[in-house]
Amino acid sequence: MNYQHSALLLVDIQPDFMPGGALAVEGGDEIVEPVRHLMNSNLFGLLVATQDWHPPGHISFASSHTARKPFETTELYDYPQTLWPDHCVQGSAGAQLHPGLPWDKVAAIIRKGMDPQCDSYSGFRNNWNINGERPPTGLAGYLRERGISEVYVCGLARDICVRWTAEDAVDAGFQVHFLWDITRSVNPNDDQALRQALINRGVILTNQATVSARSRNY
Ligand code: VGL
Ligand code: ZN
Repeated sequence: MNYQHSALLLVDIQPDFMPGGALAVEGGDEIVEPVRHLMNSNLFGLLVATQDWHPPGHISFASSHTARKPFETTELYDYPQTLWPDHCVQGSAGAQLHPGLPWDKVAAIIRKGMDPQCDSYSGFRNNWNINGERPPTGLAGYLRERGISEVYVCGLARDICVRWTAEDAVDAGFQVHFLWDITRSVNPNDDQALRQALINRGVILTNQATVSARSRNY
């Protein structure tokens, strides 16, 4: 691990993904304390956050489709699309970055999911749009320009936005470490398959304590 060349990516740590939130992830609140510990460490050259930030009536909301319920699957531009409860609506309390974390330390906040007609799970690229393209957010270039070659991902949800961010980071050429214990899944039943899928993609699974135990080498 080269600290200067490592970035910590904090994915969608927002009240709507916490217990009691609009798209609650079980145990989502349990990551806050260990994430704070990492944010306050000197282990990373750069911290970057993503923030799910949908306009009202977003196409990923079940409420935007006739006679569809949250967590059903539909097809959108030839790809499967899960229909979600309304969540992370721009400007709402549930869409804020979690108030218990030191966001003043992040160099950039990537807002995503702003295209009303297309979802965006990854911090690097939108999901497929009507033209069958996945437009980049600019995050890969932003990190490269700052000398980042390794990324450490954490946040919510493990099986959705953290996963897509990790896989796109691999495709963008970064060495990717997945901080498994500071993520939580929407569908924890699929966690074993997810671990294997990530390994197969070249993602390195690790955890917060392992990373924190490394002393910074100047
Ligand atoms: C997410 C579903 C919809 C996530 C965001 O942050 O994992 N999941 N929007
Ligand atoms: Zn969303």
